Amino acid sequence: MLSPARPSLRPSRLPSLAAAAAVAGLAPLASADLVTNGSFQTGDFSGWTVTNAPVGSNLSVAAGGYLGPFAAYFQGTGPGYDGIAQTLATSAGTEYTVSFWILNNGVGDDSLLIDWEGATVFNQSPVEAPLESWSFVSFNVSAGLNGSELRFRGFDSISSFAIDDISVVAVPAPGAFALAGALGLARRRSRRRA
Ligand SMILES: [Ca+2]
Repeated sequence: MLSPARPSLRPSRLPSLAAAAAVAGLAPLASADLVTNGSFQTGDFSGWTVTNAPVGSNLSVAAGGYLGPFAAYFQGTGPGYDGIAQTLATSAGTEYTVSFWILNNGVGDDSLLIDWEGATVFNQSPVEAPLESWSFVSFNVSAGLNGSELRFRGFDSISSFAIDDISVVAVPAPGAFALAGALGLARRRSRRRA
């Protein structure tokens, strides 16, 4: 015997929940990206502070991006690192998701480090991303400061790796989920009574 079809979640609920959260004075459910020029759409390192390796530096914004026409290409000889950094408008005590896309060309003798507030929080030496295809990386960090510095450092003496679409967004506060859940429950109850 066939069971009755379960009612599906209606997409129209989502905007109303976001509106309710906004009315309640909570952060919007979709947080803003804090990174300036994270996809290098300007064709250069506008918004970033560049630090070149003292020897063997080779860092550029070049054609061949994941998002848009450009990406940042690390291809210095090492062992010194080229770096790009910017200070983000973070709030101390808030958790953030750092994400980016990486294209790895050539095997070995390369390294990618990511520093958050001066501490290395991501270390791939060698770079582990699959070869010749863009892959997505994300991880969470906590801000200890109002204004956290995010820095990507790298070299690749065999070939190159490219970084694109760097994004940092606040992880939604648990309260936002709790409110959304409570509103959903209230709506379900009101439907049941109707
Ligand atoms: Ca891009």
